[in-house]
Amino acid sequence: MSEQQPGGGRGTGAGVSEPDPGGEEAERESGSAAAKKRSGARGGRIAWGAIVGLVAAGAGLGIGELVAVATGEASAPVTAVGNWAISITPTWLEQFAIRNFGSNDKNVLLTGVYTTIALGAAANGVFARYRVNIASILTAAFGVVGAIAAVTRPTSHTDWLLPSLLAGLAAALVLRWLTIWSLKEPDPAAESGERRRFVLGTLGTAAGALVTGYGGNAWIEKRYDVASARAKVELPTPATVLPKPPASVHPNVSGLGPFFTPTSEFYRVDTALVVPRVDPRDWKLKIHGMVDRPFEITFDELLSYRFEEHDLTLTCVSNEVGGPYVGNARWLGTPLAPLLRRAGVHRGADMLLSTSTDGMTIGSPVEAVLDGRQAMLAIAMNGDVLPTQNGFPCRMLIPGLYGYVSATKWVVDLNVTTFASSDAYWTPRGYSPQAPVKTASRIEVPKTGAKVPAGTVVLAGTAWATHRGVAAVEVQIDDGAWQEAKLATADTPDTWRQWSYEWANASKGSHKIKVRATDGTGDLQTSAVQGVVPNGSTGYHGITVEVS
Ligand SMILES: Nc1nc2c(c(=O)[nH]1)N[C@H]1C(S)=C(S)[C@@H](COP(=O)(O)O)O[C@H]1N2
Ligand SMILES: [Mo]
Repeated sequence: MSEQQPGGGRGTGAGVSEPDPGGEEAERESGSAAAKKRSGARGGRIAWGAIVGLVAAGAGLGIGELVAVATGEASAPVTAVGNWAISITPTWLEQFAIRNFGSNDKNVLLTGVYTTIALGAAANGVFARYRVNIASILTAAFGVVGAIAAVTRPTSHTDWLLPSLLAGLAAALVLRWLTIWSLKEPDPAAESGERRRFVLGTLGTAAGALVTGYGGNAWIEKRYDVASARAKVELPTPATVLPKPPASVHPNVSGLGPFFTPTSEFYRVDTALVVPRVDPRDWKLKIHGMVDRPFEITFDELLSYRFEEHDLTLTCVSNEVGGPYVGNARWLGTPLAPLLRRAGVHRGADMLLSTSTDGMTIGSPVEAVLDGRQAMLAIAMNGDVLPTQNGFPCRMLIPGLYGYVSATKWVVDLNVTTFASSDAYWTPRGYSPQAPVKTASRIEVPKTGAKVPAGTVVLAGTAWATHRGVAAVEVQIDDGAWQEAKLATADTPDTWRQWSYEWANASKGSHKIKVRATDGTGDLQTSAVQGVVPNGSTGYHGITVEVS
């Protein structure tokens, strides 16, 4: 209080003219208290600036989410920016993410986007205390960046601009309003009515941001949900019902994965930050391009076609030697060849460019569709309607080709064209336009580094050379001769083949074990070590075991 009295505090005539040690002491003390108070005030300003920045960003994102209820899930600011980031991710970084985060890569990306927004918003909130107009304009500019990210997505509409633009605008207004309000009270530590109202206003805005954000998100979940539509799909009866493969397709070795990969454990690889949700009632497939009779079919029309079951192992080009991005399932689909024949493919057309609802483009050889293999439009796997993340309501599959050149999920467009004139998504990113699955094999039992008792050790694993089939698997212990493994019964050339090997007289110590396969054409798997880019890894899978 004394400081606020006119003339109070320092340098009154009396204090200066009459030396008074006690007085001086008191004065120094009050001076340092004031400094402390000033630095406390600075800390408070920074903290409040950061809080105001965060609340403003939260309010913006909340509004963005709410607007996206109308314009669509993928147009929401964070989703749009995340999808844009995925599209410009260089191949080495994509490889790094797939290797290190696996199917968690999307959460890592989202965390990154949120963290970046939070740090930027907090810094901008502090900056706003000094330059409120510039800070507000910056905030709105971030909205513009989000809007550009959204509207440049391949399947965007003009209204995808709205969520981010309005988010930026809302955030800018909130930032400006809260900053000006907080600056009205010069001393943040003082307990005044104005300060209390400001704190309540900030809390209220934060609560509003949470409600709009979570509410908007819940509303989106509800509005675009396809779970009930998925539950209503009645699978057609296959024209020929495939008998169950014999039990002997699976060597009974504990720790070896099953012959059919359970759907819930099937790997997932795609560029979609949020899984596209396609209502079958809205689904249409367009077949066009270099054809005589372009046409379109609805999901009901599709269901009226001839359906077949087919066992097929699907592999990702990003699967490293011994890696997990491979799965085997019984698929239900309608053959693709009759559809192309009905359209009438022009001479010279060698590429089928398929596009998904989220704009993924995949180029497959027309030849591979028409040469008699079971290329199909699949609607079910392992007896159930496709899960949304595996392409519900319809995906493409072509035996013998990696997923990125054959297995379009959420497919809606088939364009008959040429490799010379069209690039699919992964081609400019360094992957080969055409990519047959390479012969691969892996050891699943024991796990590398495992300790096993001396004596007979059972090894087991899986090998695949999709569409060519697996004719032999061999294992090598240390630097010994290659030994023929016992092959389980083959299901079809399009499925993987499991194997086992009884390693007799395993002696104590550390041993290296390798595996290799020979495909159905008699070609031995190559030992040359190659990475995933541009068309799939090669080299032999090896493990180390400790025999004790
Ligand atoms: N729409 C779409 N389809 C896609 C992809 C994608 O990113 N988007 N990825 C492809 C790749 S690289 C693979 S390996 C398979 C994986 O299919 P799954 O996720 O069902 O295992 O889907 C293919 N189809
Ligand atoms: Mo893939």
